[in-house]
Amino acid sequence: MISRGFLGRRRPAEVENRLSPGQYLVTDWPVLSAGPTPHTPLDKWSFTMDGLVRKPVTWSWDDFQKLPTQTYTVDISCVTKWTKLDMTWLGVSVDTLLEAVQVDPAGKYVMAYSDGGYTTNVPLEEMTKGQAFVAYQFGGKPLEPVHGGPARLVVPHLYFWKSAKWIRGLRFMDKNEPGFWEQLGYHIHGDPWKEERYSGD
Ligand SMILES: Nc1nc2c(c(=O)[nH]1)N[C@H]1C(S)=C(S)[C@@H](COP(=O)(O)O)O[C@H]1N2
Ligand SMILES: [Mo]
Repeated sequence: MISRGFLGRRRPAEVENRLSPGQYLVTDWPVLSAGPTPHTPLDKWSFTMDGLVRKPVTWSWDDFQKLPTQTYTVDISCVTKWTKLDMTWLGVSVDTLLEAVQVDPAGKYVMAYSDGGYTTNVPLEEMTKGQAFVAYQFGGKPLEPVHGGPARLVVPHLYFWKSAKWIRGLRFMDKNEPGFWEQLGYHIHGDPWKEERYSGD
């Protein structure tokens, strides 16, 4: 006989299959920040695409709000082993942002940069085709400052450190330069399904 209590604690396979190796499920939303939460007023906020582009582009907050948005419901995995399912964001696809700039063919790598100096690197081909977005709402409300508001990058298919909070821009590069955590020993790529946690994994 299998007790009711045992069955009650079991998770359906549908949920289990959404957890990448070594991860556990959370229902809360932990805060992980390497420094203090910046509080940039919206009238001082801007978003810039620069580096290997024909001409850099900068949006003000008001202009950024005019860009077409999409709702994304995604599962997020942090390298500290928590996974949160079905997180619902409103954001601007990186594909939409890319329509405004002409990236040099050599600019195959992206450095996302944030208020406070945080950076993280992602290959450009992993930010296109709906794979990444700049979110400014979560659960139908403005994104809270501790979670990266006014706006953060979200790259759901990579560990959450790639989702730069307080994002201010994307810089296009010809080399896959390591960002903040990548320089401190985190994996250059960070695919949770391959458990790319630390350099050498
Ligand atoms: N600017 C900035 N972005 C950041 C971080 C940070 O310290 N600064 N931490 C990263 C890490 S390690 C994780 S796990 C997630 C945590 O996001 P959360 O605090 O909203 O859960 O943000 C990522 N983006
Ligand atoms: Mo993290």
